Order: sequence, then structure tokens, then C-alpha cells
Amino acid sequence: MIPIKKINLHKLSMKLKNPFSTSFGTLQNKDFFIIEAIDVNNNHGYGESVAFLSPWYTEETVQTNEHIITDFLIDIIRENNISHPDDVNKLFSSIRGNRMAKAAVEGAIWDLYAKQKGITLAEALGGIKTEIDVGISIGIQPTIEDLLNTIHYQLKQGYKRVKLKIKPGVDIELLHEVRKAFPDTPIMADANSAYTLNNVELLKQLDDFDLMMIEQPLAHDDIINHAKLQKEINTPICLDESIHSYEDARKAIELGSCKIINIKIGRVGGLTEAKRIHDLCRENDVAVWCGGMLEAGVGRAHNIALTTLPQFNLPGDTAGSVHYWEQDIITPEVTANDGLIHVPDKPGIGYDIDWKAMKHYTINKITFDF
Ligand code: OSB
Ligand code: MG
Repeated sequence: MIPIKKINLHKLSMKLKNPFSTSFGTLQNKDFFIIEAIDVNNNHGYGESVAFLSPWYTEETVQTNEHIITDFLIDIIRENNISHPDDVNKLFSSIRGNRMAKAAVEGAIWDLYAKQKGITLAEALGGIKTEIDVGISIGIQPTIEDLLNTIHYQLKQGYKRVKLKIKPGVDIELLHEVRKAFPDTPIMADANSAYTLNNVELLKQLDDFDLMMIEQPLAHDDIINHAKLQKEINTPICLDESIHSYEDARKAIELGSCKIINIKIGRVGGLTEAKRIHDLCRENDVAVWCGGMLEAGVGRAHNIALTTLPQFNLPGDTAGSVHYWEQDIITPEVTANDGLIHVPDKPGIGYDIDWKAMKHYTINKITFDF
């Protein structure tokens, strides 16, 4: 790779158009970092951190990301020669965990590498698709009527499948109403770890609704009980929170804990690890889709590039920018038509930063000269 001369850490604060509710709470404000890696030829690569303000999804937060990036990861990049972005994954393995922090920096280096080569990020990753299928993830709504209206609206936008959030008490009746109103729509449910094996009788009832899958029904750290549950229900289990690495995926597949894996770049520590998990799933016939973290445009662009890999055979959660933001930070914004996103063909992530919007949302900027 052409050497890096500078890394900028832009800290942004954005507000979601609509609050997003899951089994563990409601989210509206999104603070995050855009990592900008600049090489000696003035190419610019961008990555986005996806940790939230509080540690309910994983243990990472915006603040832990800042700490790990500024106090550890930047030094590792500065002190080593990187010949390929895959090297970053190895170099960062000297730091435990903190995968979202690592993914943000690694993502900027992947984008920079693709731009140095004059190829798209999708090509750099070995992607093959020119358009990708997308679905929509709908948070828990105040009433079933609100939910039915939202589903109706999103289906009119063309999204290929609907993901609903469920939690104890907001599950069977809700799915019953949704299935009645939308008998043929591809529907899945995401529990974000809200159930235990004590709920097995309730979880068996999910089989009545012909769901594409149930995402992360049980504890984030329990692939054994997911394997037990999968033996009891026909609905395919998809793991999200439980999979942080290739090793986690290998163990879950071997145990039979899931039939599907949701890959999120941040949760698994970057694109290199995401690609390894993808390849493992391909070898084992495990279906894969790309999850979302309510990203702004840069993160969205990375998800799109990753989804061009062949085993991403189910619609992902990377919906159009307009679903999340009054104004995204990239131009053009991500648009989905008929449930399809056209993969951009410009080098790297394929979208430009909208600097006016970036400035509007920026809280501060830290520069690291190399
Ligand atoms: O579990 O996939 C999840 C959002 C925040 C945290 C966790 C999850 C989600 C989503 C929405 O389901 C994904 C998106 O639209 O970006
Ligand atoms: Mg999930």
C-alpha cells in the first residue's frame, strides 16, 4: 500500500428521524466517528464506528471506541508497514476485543487501498454483484396498528422482507396480526436476546407464522442453548449478538446453533473477518445476510460493498438513507428502489463525503500526523 501520512478522527452527532426501539431500549441519538485515512498521494479512505452511546448491544460504546482508537490503534498503524488491508486484522489482534473500534480504522484502510488501486471496495473484497437485495428492520411500535401501517408503507417502498422486533409480551399476538394482514410477505423476527429456554413452548409457536428466521432469541453468549432450541423449533435460528469472529461462527455451525448468520462488520472487527466468516458459511451452506447498526452513509457504503460477496443470499438491513436521516453525510445518498441497491462503480466506497453535512454534524476533529 501507498504509505499513510495522516489520520483524522471526525466525531459526529446525528439524530435519527424516528426513535428505534428494541427489546433492550430505545435509541434516537447517534454519536460516532468517521475515520479518514490520507496517503502521501492524497487519496482519502473512510471508515465509520458503529458503537452506540450505551453498551446494550455489545460492551463497546462511543467513548470506548475513542479510547481504543486514539490510545492504541492509531499507534499500531503508525508503527507498522501495511502492504494489504488484511494485515490490519493481524496487527490489531494484539488488542483484545474492541471490534467496533478496530473495524472503523480497518474500514478506512480498506477504502484507501481500493482507491489506491482504482477499484471499487466491492471488487477489492472479491464481490461479484452489481446490485443487492435489501429489507427493512422495523423497531417496536407503540401499537399493533402503528406497526401494520409502517409495514404497509415500507412494502410500498419495495423492501424485500420485513424484520420485526419482538420481546416477551410483544410477540405471538403481534406476529399473528401481522401474518393475518400480510399473508405472503417474507417476515422475520429479531428478539435481541430477550428469551431463555424457559420460553421454549412460546418459541415453538413461532413455527405457525412461517417466518424466514428468528434472530438471536437467546442470550448473547449462549450458543449451547441456541443449539438446543434449534432442535425444538422448525423456524431457522439466525445468530447476531453471538457471533464476534470466525471462531465463534465455526463453533456455532459445528454445534448446530443456527442455520443463518447475520454478519455485521463492526461486531466482527472489520471487513477481513467478515469475509472470513462469509467464506466459512459458504463452505458450510449456511445462509448469510448483512446486518445494520443504524449507520450513516459511510457505514452503509461498507455494508453495500460487503454484501456483493456471493453468500449474502438473503436481503440485508441496509435500507436507504432516507429511512434514517434528514440528511446523510454522503453524496449521493444510498437509495433503494424495489428493494434493490445499485452498487456504485466509483473507486473505494463509491460515494463522496458531503462536507457541508459532515460539518453540520461534527462535534470535533482530532488529527494524527504520521
Ligand atoms: O439487532 O440487528 C439488530 C439496530 C441497532 C442495534 C441492533 C440491531 C438493529 C437493527 C436495525 O435491527 C438495523 C438497521 O436498520 O441498521
Ligand atoms: Mg439483531
